[in-house]
Formats: sequence, structure tokens, C-alpha cells
Amino acid sequence: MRITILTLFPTMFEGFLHTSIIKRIIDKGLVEIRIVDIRDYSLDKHRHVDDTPYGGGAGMLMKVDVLHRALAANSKENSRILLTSPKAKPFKQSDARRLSKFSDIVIVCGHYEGIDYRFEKYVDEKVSIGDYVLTGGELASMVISDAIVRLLDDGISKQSLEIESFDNNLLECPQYTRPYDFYGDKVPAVLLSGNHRDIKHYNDKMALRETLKYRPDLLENHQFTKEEIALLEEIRNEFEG
Ligand code: 6GU
Repeated sequence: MRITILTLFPTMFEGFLHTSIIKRIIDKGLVEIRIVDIRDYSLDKHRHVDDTPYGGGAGMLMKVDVLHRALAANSKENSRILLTSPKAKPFKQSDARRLSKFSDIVIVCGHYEGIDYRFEKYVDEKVSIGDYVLTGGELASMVISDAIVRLLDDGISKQSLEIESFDNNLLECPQYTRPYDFYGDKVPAVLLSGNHRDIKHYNDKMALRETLKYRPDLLENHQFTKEEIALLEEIRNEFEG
């Protein structure tokens, strides 16, 4: 896979590209991430990338001609072209899965008060990362790339990908590692029992409990199994007791 990020702030990506798991996935050759400076595609001698809005109003808008030139020079026929924007549907795990199937992705980082609306027709999808406003799309493009890239085959172990929060609209269950006893706070006994059925029962129940506590909205889209309905009943009884 190749991901090309068009940005006005290329240096913001240095830490992201050269650290930890993302670096490992790049070094394995599973993804190439290119950072392109939009300013390189400005033709005037002051390298302007923005201008004031027609009709007045506060702030500056990114220029459609500069954006279009940068995009044309860095995309292909089969590129999936994304534009970061707070004015879009929030990015979900299902979007990360869907986008991980493309071989070429271009992410244009929106900035300033916005962009010239005429650029939107060159874009396949606008993507927000949540209901808040960022100063620019750079952090959003890193979030989106990170979520996509970790799903690429061999990127991280299959087991870590198998049961993940949000797949199946459930949060993951709590997990524990050594020490067994931390100032009297002990790891739940069942996890040391070696009984895999009991452990699964416990973990499934805790996953439901976490989801009920923090993201009950996810359960509206969850397909409950018979087992989970029974677990819900157990949780309710404990809660009442
Ligand atoms: Cl993609 N961009 C900006 N500027 N703000 C955001 C966002 C994106 N997603 C949430 N807030």
C-alpha cells in the first residue's frame, strides 16, 4: 500500500513516521508513506497557498488551484482520495478496514478556516475524526493512517487483530499482567484457573460490562448472541444486588 499525505506542515510527521510500530510496518515494506508539501505546488513567487474568501468573512481559505496541482502530481487513476475536514462523518473502525483494501490512498490535510469548495469534487470522501475542531488535518491524517496501516497483513500479530474493540460493536475486556498482587489488588482468580471456558465466559461478561458503562450506544448496533443475553442478565442481577 502507498499513502500520500498532502500537507502544509510536513515536519509534523517526523515523529509519526520514525517511531515504533508504524516505523516497523514501513520498514517491512508493507506500506510506503510519502509526505508532500502543498506549498511546493504554489506558482507565485511568495508561494501563497491561501487567500481571503469571496463575499467576505473571517480567515483564509486554501486555494483550489494549488490543491489541485498538488493532488494531480501525486495521485493515480486508482487512488482513493480523502480530505480531512470537521464537516464530515466521523471515521470508524469499519472505515479503517474498508480503506485498508486500497493500494493507493491520498490524504489531503485541510487547514486554516477551510478550503475552496470547488476542490471537493476531486475528492472521494471527506473524513472527520470526531466532534471537535482541530487547527488542521495533520493529526487527523496520522490517526487515519495509523488505524489503516496497523490492519495490513503481517503488520501486527493476527491475534492482536482478532478481538478488537469496535469490531462487533463491543469494547475489549480488561486485561492484567504481572505482578499478581499490586498493593492487595489481585488479578481475578478465574484468569489463573486454566479453564478456558470459564475465562472466555468471564472476559465476554467484562467486555459487555465495559461497553454498558462507557459506550452503551455501541450496543444498539450489536448482534447479541444467546450467551450474551444471559450475560446481560447476570450483570443486571449483580448490579441490583
Ligand atoms: Cl479531519 N480536521 C479538523 N480541522 N478538525 C477536525 C477533524 C479534521 N476531525 C475532527 N476535527
